[in-house]
Amino acid sequence: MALDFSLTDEQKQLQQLARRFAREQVAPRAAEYDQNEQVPWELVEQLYEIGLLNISVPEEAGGLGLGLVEEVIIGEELGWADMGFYTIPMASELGITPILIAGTEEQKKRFLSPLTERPSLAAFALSEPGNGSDAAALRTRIVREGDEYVITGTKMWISNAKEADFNVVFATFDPSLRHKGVIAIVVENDREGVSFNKIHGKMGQRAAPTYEIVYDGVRVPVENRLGEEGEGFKIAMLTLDKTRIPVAAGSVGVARRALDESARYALEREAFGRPIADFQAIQFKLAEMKMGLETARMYTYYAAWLADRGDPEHISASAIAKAYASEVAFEAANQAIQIHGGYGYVNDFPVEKLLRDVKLNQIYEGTNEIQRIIIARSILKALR
Ligand code: COS
Repeated sequence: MALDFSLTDEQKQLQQLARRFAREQVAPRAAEYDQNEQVPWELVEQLYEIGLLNISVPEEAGGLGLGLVEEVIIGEELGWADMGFYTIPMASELGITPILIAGTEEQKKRFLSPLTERPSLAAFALSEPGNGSDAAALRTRIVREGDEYVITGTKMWISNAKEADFNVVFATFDPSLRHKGVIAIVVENDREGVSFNKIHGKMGQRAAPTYEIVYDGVRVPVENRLGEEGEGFKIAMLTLDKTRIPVAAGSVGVARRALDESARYALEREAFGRPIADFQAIQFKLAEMKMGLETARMYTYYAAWLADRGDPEHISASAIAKAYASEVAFEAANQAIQIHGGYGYVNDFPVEKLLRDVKLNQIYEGTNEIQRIIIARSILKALR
C-alpha cells in the first residue's frame, strides 16, 4: 500500500485556491498583458495576498516552507492560465533556491525574510551573451578586495532581473579553472554599478520581464557569498536540478489548456453538417493530447516527489520531466491550432499564444538538448 497517488487535504485546498485565481484573475487578462508586453505587477501583488508567492521560503524566515509538489500544483494552474505570467513566480523560486541550498541560516533570514513581507521577487543570473548551455564558460569576473568582492560583466536572458530585490549571480575568479572557478553571490539591485536593459520583441511569454544586466565594478560584501569560493557551479546545477520541475508543471498546464480549448471548439464548430468532434481525425488528435498530458503530469509529480525526498534520482527525473512535458505541450498547442483552423492562427482565440509561450519552455532552464545530455549521462554513469 505504499504507492499512493492522492493529494493531501492541504494540497487539494492549495489546488483549488490556485485554480480559482488562475481562472478568475489571470486567464481573462492574459491576452492584454501579452499584447502590451506589460509586467502584470497587480497579479503578482494578488498572488502575494493569497499566499502563493515565494512559497519555498522556509518557516524560520517567515515563509511557508512548501516543497516542489506544492510548486507543481500551483504551476499547472498558473501555466494553464498564462505561462508568461507564471514565469514570474517561477523565476523568483529559481532565485530563492540557491540560497535554500547553500545559504547559512543568517543568509536565509537576511535575503529571504523580506520576500515574505511584501510583494517582491528574487532572480537568478547565470547565462551571459556569449554562453548559455556551456554554463562553466561564464566570463563575468569577480575579484576579492579585502572584505568585498568586485564584480564586472554582463548577464543575459534574466527573468525578473530588474523587478527583483536581488539576483543570485554566478561569476568567476579564474576562467581557466572553468567550473572550479565559479562563485555564487547575492547581489542586491540597489548597489552602485548595476544596470538593466529590457529585452523586447520576444515571440511569447511577453508578460514575463527579461533583461540583460550589466555589473560595472559592483562592490559586494563577502558575507553575500553562498558556499565557498569554487562551489558556485555546483550550486547552480543543484538549483536547476530542482527548478526544472516547475517548468514541467507550467508545460502540463499549457497542454491541459490546449486540450480544454480544443475539445470545446470541436463540439461547437460544424463541418459537413456535424460538429467536427464527430470526426475521427479530430478525436485522434484529442486522444493524443490527453495521452501526452496525463503522462507528462504523472511524471512531473513523480520528479517533484523524488526531489522533495532528496532522492538523487531527481537529477535525471527533473530533466526528463522538463523535456518531455515541454515537448508534449508544444505539440498539444500545435494541434490545438490545427483543430481551430484559420481561427487558431489569429489572436481572437487563445491557442496561438499557447504555442508562442511554450516554445520557451523547450529553451530556458537548460535547452531540451542539455536535458538529454543530463539524462544520457545518468544512464552511462550507472554502468561505468
Ligand atoms: N547536478 C549536480 N552536480 C552536477 C550536475 C547536476 N545536474 N551536473 C554537473 N554537476 C557537477 C559535476 O559532478 C562536476 O563536479 P565535480 O567537479 O565535483 O566532479 C561539476 O558539476 C562539473 O560537471 P561537468 O564537467 O559535467 O560540467 P559541464 O561543463 O560538462 O556541464 C552541463 C554540464 C551541460 C549539464 C551544464 O553546463 C548545464 O547544465 N548547462 C545548462 C545550463 C542551464 O541550464 N542554463 C539555464 C540558465 S537558467 S534560465
